[in-house]
Amino acid sequence: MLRRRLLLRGAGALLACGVLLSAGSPASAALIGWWGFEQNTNDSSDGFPVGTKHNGVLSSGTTYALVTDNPKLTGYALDLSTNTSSSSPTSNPPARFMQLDGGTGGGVPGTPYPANALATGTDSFSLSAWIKPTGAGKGVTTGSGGHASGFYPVVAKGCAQAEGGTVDANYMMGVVRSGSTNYLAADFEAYTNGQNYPVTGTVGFADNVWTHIVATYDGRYWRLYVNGQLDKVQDTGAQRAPRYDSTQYAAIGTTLQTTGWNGTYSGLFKGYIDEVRIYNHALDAETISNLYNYNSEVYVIPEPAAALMLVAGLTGLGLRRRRH
Ligand SMILES: [Ca+2]
Ligand SMILES: [Ca+2]
Repeated sequence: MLRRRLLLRGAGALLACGVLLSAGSPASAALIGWWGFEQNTNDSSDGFPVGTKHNGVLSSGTTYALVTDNPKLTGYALDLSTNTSSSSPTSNPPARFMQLDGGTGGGVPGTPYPANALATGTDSFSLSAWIKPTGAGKGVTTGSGGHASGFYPVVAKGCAQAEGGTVDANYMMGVVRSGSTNYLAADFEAYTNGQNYPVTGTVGFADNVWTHIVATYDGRYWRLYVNGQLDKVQDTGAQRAPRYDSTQYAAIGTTLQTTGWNGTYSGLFKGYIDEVRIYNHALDAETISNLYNYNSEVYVIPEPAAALMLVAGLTGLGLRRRRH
């Protein structure tokens, strides 16, 4: 397969220029995780920091499914279609999800990466995925003041656990449902006090259809996109950071605590998930349109990073093609 990738070289110079990111930030604005589920758990991003991969670990019984009903996807997707409201790592059918960092919680073997490996380290982030819901999974609340019990997680770093400190959530994106209609939903918990700032979209999308979803947070405003189109803008009222150093485990298809699976606070998505991307900055509308419109064979550069680099007078942008 051919993926086209525009590389940012010398991005570390951004910090020296004081151009872009807050204290505690990584070396550059980056795609920090990207999972295509091509019958493996591989992270295809440049990593966080650059060069580090965050390959996931599957919970027991989790498999992949060939995608035949979306011309913008090729290959396989994560198959979470057997999840139910009563699934857990020890029940039958078992809870299906992919753990991305943290310890041996939730019946997931091994220790993929330290529990803060996929924390954004920044005040802003973007979450992107293709999803095909096939019904209600295991609904969960995202915390006090957050989404109520009907949140079904697609990609998240954290869940309701406690308030204050690194046990608060960095980011959560999923769906809420009205009957069999889905709405994009997201949340985070604030760095200062663990307060939740949930947002819910207005564009409904059906079960059994592939839909592209993106949630961005720029340090104050949420923006939700469905199939490349802006759905919702929501002001959180002031500049505020999410818990960007959360040590709650990151996962796809569920929400995990610092100790992994929790019977009360671990929700489950039911259906199929593909092309999950986590960025440590807010993507702009053009980039999100590209993420939706391009076939998944093509990887689109996060445009704001390139623009800022050009403004800063940095050079060294290069275009490279990579075969997988
Ligand atoms: Ca795929
Ligand atoms: Ca909390």
